[in-house]
Amino acid sequence: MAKPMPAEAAQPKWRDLRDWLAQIDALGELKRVKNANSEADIGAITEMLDHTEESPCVLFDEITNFQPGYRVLVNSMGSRKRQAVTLGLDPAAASHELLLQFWRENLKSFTPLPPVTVKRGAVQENILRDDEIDLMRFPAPIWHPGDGGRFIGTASVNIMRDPDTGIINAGTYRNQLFDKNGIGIRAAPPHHGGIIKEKYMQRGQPCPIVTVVGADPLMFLASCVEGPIYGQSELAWAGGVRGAPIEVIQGELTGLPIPAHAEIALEGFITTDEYAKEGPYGEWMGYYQDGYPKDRVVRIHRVYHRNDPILLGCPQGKPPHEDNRFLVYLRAAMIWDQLEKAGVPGIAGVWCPPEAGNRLMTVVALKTQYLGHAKQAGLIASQCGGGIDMNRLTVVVDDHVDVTSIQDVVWAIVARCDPERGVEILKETKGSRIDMAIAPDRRELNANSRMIIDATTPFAWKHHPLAGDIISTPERTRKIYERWDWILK
Ligand SMILES: Cc1cc2nc3c(=O)[nH]c(=O)nc-3n(C[C@H](O)[C@H](O)[C@H](O)COP(=O)(O)O)c2cc1C
Ligand SMILES: [Mn+2]
Repeated sequence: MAKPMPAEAAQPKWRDLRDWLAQIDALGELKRVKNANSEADIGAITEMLDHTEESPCVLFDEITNFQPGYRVLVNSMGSRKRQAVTLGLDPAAASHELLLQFWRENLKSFTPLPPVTVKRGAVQENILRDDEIDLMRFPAPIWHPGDGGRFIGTASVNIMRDPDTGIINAGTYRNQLFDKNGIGIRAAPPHHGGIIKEKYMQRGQPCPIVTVVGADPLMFLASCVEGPIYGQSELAWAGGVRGAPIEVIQGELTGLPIPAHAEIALEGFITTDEYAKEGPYGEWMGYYQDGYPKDRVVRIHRVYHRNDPILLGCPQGKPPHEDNRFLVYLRAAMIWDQLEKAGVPGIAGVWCPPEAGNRLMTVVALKTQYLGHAKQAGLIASQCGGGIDMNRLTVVVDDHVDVTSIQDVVWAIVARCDPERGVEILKETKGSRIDMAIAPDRRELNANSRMIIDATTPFAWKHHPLAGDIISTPERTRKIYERWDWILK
């Protein structure tokens, strides 16, 4: 991606996760649940929250068989209001338009702010060293029934240092809990954490790492957003978004920066010679992924945590899941930006439906101005940098269609697309090894095909008397709701 946001628009008015939670509670979007178990209940409840629009975030306490106070928070940014709080925007004004505008501005101008090192932080309230460590005390859930074990890191921030440049990277990669001081790290090879890990392994050296499993939502967002290029530090990115540097302490063993007010941070080394079976895990396309028969174990030698620590969770699963609901804004902003830069006029909206896991489907709304305009927009949206990864379907609709409504988009497709004229298939496009629609023996090719659906009114007869006037104009719909929506409440 590029570079994010104007500081004045984005100054989170909270200091740490607890402050953030207090604000969310005041908005009425926090539910507390007691006596759920971590083997099945927390995962099941999270799946239900993920599949429900604007559902609350849930803080689990008194988890069965775990010490009261050892808590798990899920669905932190599943609603627009909670995203607004995270980004320092007014939650009362939270809307699709506000969030999209925020990210579009962010792509245009952004100044990162490097972190500052402080002497002490709340994360040091408890420091456990070597034999004192027992990660099994943290209620890491089994998120999906077929998972290969508990995953302590799902909204994790894995902090590593490039051994050549010293640059610090932070990335979200799943971390299975293997034993009392051993976790996994499943960083895909092209991801920055995967590159750094490999550099150490090539040298035969253990790779120093800090895995924050109780980050605040902004740090989590910085760590999983597909924006900062290799060499841009996500910690500085998060500071830039905050408009104030992130405070960090130095890890005792590795010297790596640890967000000073985090809930839980684990410090250790990715080993060169110790392996464990990783996965399976319920992944983002909604299917189990086998994982690694042999994955390197991360040995943890220091645990830092606050009193009554909160584990932050964001499991993957059948879409939509929580991260789809916030990452969509950046993806849509990037595609919109790139369409404009490629010279496509008349764009009225861009959306990557969370229902399709963001990546798999792009919708572009257009006020068509010439023959071929919709095809141009569809082809570029399907192939531009912001839209190319794991995409399968791009739909171009008229500007009166609400791109965020699957109901509207399906209607546009069936009402306006005559397949013989309106469907293009692109073959041998950029794919992925984990594409569930590709035959297993072809997945290593990293190739797929794409469909582009032109669901706009054909420009050639757009003004013909039989082109059809829409019944539910946005204006009419707005008026109906303004007058009558109390009946729905
Ligand atoms: C909830 C969530 C879980 C993720 N899990 C993984 C993972 O297990 N492995 C991986 O390589 N990327 C995973 N990602 C994607 C990366 O976090 C994302 O590509 C990020 O930009 C990587 O940072 P990097 O570019 O510094 O490596 C996940 C993203 C999210 C939102
Ligand atoms: Mn990175």
